Amino acid sequence: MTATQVAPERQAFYDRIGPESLAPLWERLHALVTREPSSSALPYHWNYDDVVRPFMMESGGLITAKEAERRVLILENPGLKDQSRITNSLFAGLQMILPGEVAPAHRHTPSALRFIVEGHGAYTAVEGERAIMEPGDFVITPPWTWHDHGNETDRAMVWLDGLDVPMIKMLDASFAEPSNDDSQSISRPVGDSQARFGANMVPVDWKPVTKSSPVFSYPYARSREALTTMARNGAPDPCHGHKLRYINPATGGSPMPTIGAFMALLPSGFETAPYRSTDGTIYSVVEGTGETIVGDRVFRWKPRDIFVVPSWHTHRHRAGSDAVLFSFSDRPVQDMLGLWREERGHA
Ligand code: GTQ
Repeated sequence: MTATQVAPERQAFYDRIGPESLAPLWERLHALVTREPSSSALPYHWNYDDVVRPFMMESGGLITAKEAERRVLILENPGLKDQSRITNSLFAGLQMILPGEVAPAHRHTPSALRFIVEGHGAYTAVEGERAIMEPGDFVITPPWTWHDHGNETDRAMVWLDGLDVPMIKMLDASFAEPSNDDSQSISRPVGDSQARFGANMVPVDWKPVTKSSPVFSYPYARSREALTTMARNGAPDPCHGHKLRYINPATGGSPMPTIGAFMALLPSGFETAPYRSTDGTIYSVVEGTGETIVGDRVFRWKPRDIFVVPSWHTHRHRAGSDAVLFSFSDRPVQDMLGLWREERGHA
C-alpha cells in the first residue's frame, strides 16, 4: 500500500507516532522481509576502450595521484546512485597511476583487491613488500595493512579496485590512517611472500595471525596455466565453464574474509546454462569476446570490459572465442552466515 492509499485515521496515527521515533511495521513488512532478494542494483556493462578509458585518461590531466590520494573513477551502479557501490555490499572503481606517480601509503579496515587491467610493471606495496603488476594479476590489500601504489614505468597503469566499503560502513567499523611517508620503506624483496607461502608450502612453525591470505599477489601466468590444463583434462561445469576460486593457502577459504574472487575459462562457442546466486557479482574480462544475457539485457563484452550481475539475477554467458573472466563477490560472507543460495538451470 502506498502512502496515498492509507486510510485517514491510520495516517493520522502514523503522523502522531512519527515524531516519537516510532513507525508501523505493517506498512513496511513486505518490503523489509522479501520473499526473495529484490536488489535495487541493476545489471550494467562498462565498455572500457570506448567509454571508460578516454575518461580515465582525461582525469589524468585534471588531478595527480598524490593530490587525489587515489585517482579512481567509481563504477557506480545506476540503480544505487550517489552511493559509491557496484552492488549493495561492494565498491568497485578503476584506478590509474601515471608514470612517475605515487598513490601515497595508507591503511584502512576495509579490504581491497586489485585486478590488473592495463599497463606493465607498476607496483603495489603491501606491508613493505612490492608486488609488480601485470594484466590479469590479482593482488590483495587485507584489512589494516599499509599499502601504496607507484609507477616507475613509462606507461599508464590501470586496475580494477574491489573493496568491501559498503559492508564496513554498514557495520560502522571504518577506520583509516595516512602514513607519514608517501612510499613505504621496502623491508622485503619482491617475491618474498610468494616464496614463503605461494608454493603450497609455508615456513615451518608458521601460524596465521590474521584472517587474510599471506600471499598477496596471484600472478595471471599461474592462474591461466591452471585453467588451460584444467580445460584440456575435463569437461566444463555447465553453469560456470572451467572455474577456479582464489584461496588463502592457510585456510582454504577466501583470500580475505569478506570478498571471494574467481577466474573462469569459457571455451570458444561454450554457452553456460542459466544460473543465479545470492552474491551479486562483478566481472572483469581478461581475454576473449562473448556476451552475457541478464534478464532482457545483453552485454557484448571484450577484454578490459567490466559488468555486474546483481544478486538473484538469472544469467548466462556465451563465449565467441576462448574467454577468461575474473569475478568477485561477497560470497564468503554469505557462506559464513549460512545465507548463500544458488539456482542452477533456472530458465
Ligand atoms: O587503493 O587504497 O578504489 O583506499 C578506494 C579506496 C582504492 C586504495 C579505492 C582506497 C583505495
